[in-house]
Amino acid sequence: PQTIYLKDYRPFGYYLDDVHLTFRLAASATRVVSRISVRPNVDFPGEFFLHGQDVKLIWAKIDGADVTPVVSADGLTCDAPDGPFVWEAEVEISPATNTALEGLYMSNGVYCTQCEAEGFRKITFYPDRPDVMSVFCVRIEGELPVLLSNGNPTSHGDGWAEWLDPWPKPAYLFALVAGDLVAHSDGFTTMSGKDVALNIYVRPGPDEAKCAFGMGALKRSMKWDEDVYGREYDLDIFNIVAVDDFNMGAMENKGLNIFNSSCVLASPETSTDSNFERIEAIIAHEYFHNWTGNRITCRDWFQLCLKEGLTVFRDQQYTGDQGSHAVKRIEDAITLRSRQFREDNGPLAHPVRPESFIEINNFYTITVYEKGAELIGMLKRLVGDDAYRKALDLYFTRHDGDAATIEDWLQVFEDTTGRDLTQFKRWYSQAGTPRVTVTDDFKDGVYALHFEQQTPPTPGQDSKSAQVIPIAVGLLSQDGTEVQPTTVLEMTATTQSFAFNGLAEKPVPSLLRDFSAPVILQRDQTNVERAFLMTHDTDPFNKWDAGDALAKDVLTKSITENTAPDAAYLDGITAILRNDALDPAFRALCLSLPSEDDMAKALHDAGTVPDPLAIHHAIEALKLTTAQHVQDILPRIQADMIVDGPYSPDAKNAGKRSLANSVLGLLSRLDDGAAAAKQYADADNMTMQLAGLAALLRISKGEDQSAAFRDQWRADRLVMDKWFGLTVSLAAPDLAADTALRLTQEPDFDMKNPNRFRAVFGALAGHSAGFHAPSGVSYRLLGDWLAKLDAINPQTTARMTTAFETWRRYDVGRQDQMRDVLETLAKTAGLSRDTGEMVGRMLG
Ligand code: HT7
Ligand code: ZN
Repeated sequence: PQTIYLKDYRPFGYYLDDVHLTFRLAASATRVVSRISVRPNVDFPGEFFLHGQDVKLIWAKIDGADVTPVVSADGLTCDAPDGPFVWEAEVEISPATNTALEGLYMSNGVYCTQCEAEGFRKITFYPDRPDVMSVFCVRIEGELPVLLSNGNPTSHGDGWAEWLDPWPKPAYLFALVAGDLVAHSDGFTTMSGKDVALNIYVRPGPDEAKCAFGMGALKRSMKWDEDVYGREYDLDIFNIVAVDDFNMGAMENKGLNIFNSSCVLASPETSTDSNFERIEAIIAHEYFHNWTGNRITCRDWFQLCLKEGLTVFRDQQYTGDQGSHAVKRIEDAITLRSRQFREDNGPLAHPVRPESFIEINNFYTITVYEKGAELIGMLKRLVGDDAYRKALDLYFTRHDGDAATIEDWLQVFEDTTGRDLTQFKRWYSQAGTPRVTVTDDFKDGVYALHFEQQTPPTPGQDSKSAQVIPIAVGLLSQDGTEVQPTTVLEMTATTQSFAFNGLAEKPVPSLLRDFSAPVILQRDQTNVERAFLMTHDTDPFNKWDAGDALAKDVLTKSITENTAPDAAYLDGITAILRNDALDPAFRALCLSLPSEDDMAKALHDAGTVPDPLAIHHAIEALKLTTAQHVQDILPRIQADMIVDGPYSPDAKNAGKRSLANSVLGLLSRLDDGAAAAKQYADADNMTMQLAGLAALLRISKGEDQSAAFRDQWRADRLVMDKWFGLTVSLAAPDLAADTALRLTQEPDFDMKNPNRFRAVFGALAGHSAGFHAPSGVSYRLLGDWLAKLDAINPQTTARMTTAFETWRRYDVGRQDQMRDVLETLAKTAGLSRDTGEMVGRMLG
């Protein structure tokens, strides 16, 4: 397979002035007729090459005369006139047999599309690259009640509809949906007084009752983007469609977002608080793409972080504004540190703006998205809020309608602030997580902090240069009062010191407040200091982080030295739990322990080969000890966290339920599951029902409740995904593989549905102690199923191979077994380019 390089970028040799598409829908033989006005790009002449994959060319014409292009496996070339001309073609495609869920496919009888990143080439021959933008006029013919495409509807009749999208767009934002659907409708008046019709389309039936929350989230997002970024919506209509079969979460097609049904449909009975929070964030994210992604798109796929990093940052800001900034920041940092740091420190490490790829779908990663968002956050912190807003205003005016680059993005910051961002740009090109080592000293009232940064080698990048690291710092006196409020130190050199004058005593530093940079801080810190920060730090992130570091230390010592938990941890947790002035959601986060995978990483980083089963037992033991230590206060907290009145997913009520359920997890270890069984039986919403069931399964009880749950929810596929996932995640480690295998034999298991496949096998991969069973049974089971899935759906398969990305962390026996599975996969006949690239990089 061919590797594509950023350095090889060249503009396309033609402009497309308008694109007319006619779809004659038929499940196994859809005809697509295209008529495109083409103009040579005199500055960059090139051959007339159109991408095309799995499309059958019926005929082609230039200026009305038949032509015979040269067709290959990835497209066609054709001799073209020197001046403007009209290209026309008819092709045939088969949506019904398209199981890759890319291009035009069918989900439960509904025609739908997924074109990002390179799916449009499976619909017709076209220059399928983001820098080729055009106005699209689409006619859909099919005997179906709902026929949708991008932009505004222009006319419709019996069995046909026409749509015009006036905003030039790249093909990856094209969408078509056709089927028996019903709309949940509403409206929004924009800041300039324009009325926009809003619809969420679902299949007729129970899903209709699950649209109200998503509609509210959409309206809140539209208002927020006006208020915070001054961005107004630009069409007469905004449609969302929920589909059951989807490779990712959702897609921001212009005016016609398509969502994985799990990311838009919600009801109190069937969705947890976390589901509601995620749905709100994804709806906001896709909506925000209208400006950061659609109006300003990417020049090429190497610039993916331009739209994704910025849009994630915007959705994070939005979620913080809806509830608690502190809780959101901690949640985001947990995700980044566990998943992005793992990627950054393994064989799949790549820069936020990669410089080469084989299959672009493999670069929709946590690095591009979440680390990409961290870079925006650092920029904002460095330039300040007002300058950030000015830079964004300039970005929107200067680049509206453009296919832009990271250089364009940084230039607006340089132009508005006068800063030189040459060094900052390294964050986009250097992979790996910087380690920042800190020491300090105190003399004559001067407190000095000494930092040293170093980024380990990553694939293809042996040595790294110093990066700009904003380190937010506060200082506390020995009695816990803040003597230096948060200030941002700008580290630019490999080693650098900063001094604070006029201090009466040596302070206690609170470093990297608010997780001000995506780095690993390395310092000698005692548990007494950690407990001190846990109690006194005014920065919520560092308050939580001190507890997390303490828990990691306790667990590490219990695993490596068999030591009992430090009283500092138990007392610290008790104080947090008791402190009613603290937000319940924050207290719940403090109560949660590092994940088993986080502990494996921590041990590996400390030079110990992790034993997943020992980690599992250590975490379970610490939960039991904690439960015993705080048992006196649990009933009071439970009582305080009861939420009266009808269910509402707002942050305040969700926070209370979160703490109540953390407490339930502890209680169930003491009362043999009595409280959990009662909660399960009494629950009137999914958050409480599922937490009751989970607490029981975690202590190897709840068989009856699990069966009852399955019977109750058999008809609801989204709830059944939870049941499949929970059943595997909470199986005893030695039963995880058997459980997953057994679930594949359930009548409701459908490997063609990515949500169901991920529910079972994503849960197996996430069950650290079960996945790493010493026999290797889980590795082989997952490997076998990935090989089967690859023939059906390469994208989802390739993403799920990341289960093996940490293989070098483990003992030789486990390494051999995982390597065997990867090698077997690599040798699979007909393996997709997607999976081949991932496996190759992991073995590399
Ligand atoms: N921009 C969207 C990415 C996406 C996607 C990428 C590859 C294959 C399938 C896909 N579905 C959606 C979603 C987003 O980030 O908003
Ligand atoms: Zn996105």
